[in-house]
Amino acid sequence: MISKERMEDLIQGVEIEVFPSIDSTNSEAKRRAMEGAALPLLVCAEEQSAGRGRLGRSFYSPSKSGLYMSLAFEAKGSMADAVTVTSAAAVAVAESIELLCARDCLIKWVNDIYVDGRKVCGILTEAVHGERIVIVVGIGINCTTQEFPSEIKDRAGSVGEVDRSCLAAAVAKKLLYYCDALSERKWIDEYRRRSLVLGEKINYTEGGEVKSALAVAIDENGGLVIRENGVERTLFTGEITVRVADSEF
Ligand code: BTX
Repeated sequence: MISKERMEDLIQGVEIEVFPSIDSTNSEAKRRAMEGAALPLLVCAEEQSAGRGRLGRSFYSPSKSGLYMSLAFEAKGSMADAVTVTSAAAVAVAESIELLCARDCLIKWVNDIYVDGRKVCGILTEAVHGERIVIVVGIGINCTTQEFPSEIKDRAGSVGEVDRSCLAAAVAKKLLYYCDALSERKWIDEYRRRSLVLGEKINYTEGGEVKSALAVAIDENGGLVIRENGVERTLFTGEITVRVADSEF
């Protein structure tokens, strides 16, 4: 079970809510933020009935075998800094999984974590704009899930047995540490080191069109620098989906 008390022992200064079941921890964190909840706020659930991915996709969130968490905190600094939150979260998750599950983690730009060639985690960053700007980082990690829906069973994987309260606290702690000084980009070298796409030929979808390019660098803002027909440009998150060409990633 995910334990609020255990997490409170491990991480101080964060409001924590744990639900046996909820539609989406991101939706709940956003509702709380709009109601003026104290921040930072960590919302965890044993299962989600409407777990959300990017671009209207869903995130499979079965009961008690995964960690579904959302961390909400007030945005500080510039927009350029804010767009780097997802890459900071990817590093926070990869480092925490390695620490607690002893599994090597790679990052597929921009928001997927892979272990042994399988996607074990997705990250969805959203914002609430009101009297304050609140960033909500949603993280779903497959821990002991064995059976996945047929459409993802060849690509999805799990990290294995882990104390999910410890994992949630470790991820939240690292993410808050990185986001407290976003402008310093403390995680960016680690993000590059763990990249699955750097140096690879990729296919990316933009505006419904599939294009091919070489991934040549990750810039200071976490943008993916690609070379296409001899011309370099930088992709940012949002509407873009990247696949490493000729592989299952
Ligand atoms: P994404 O759009 O990059 O990934 C979603 C895609 O990943 C799906 O279309 C499907 O192909 C695949 N997928 C779905 N479920 C799983 C799974 N359990 N494991 C591996 N692959 C899967 C990624 O979006 C962002 C996901 C964030 C999920 C967290 S959970 C806590 C928080 N609350 C919430 O509603 N979303 C976030």
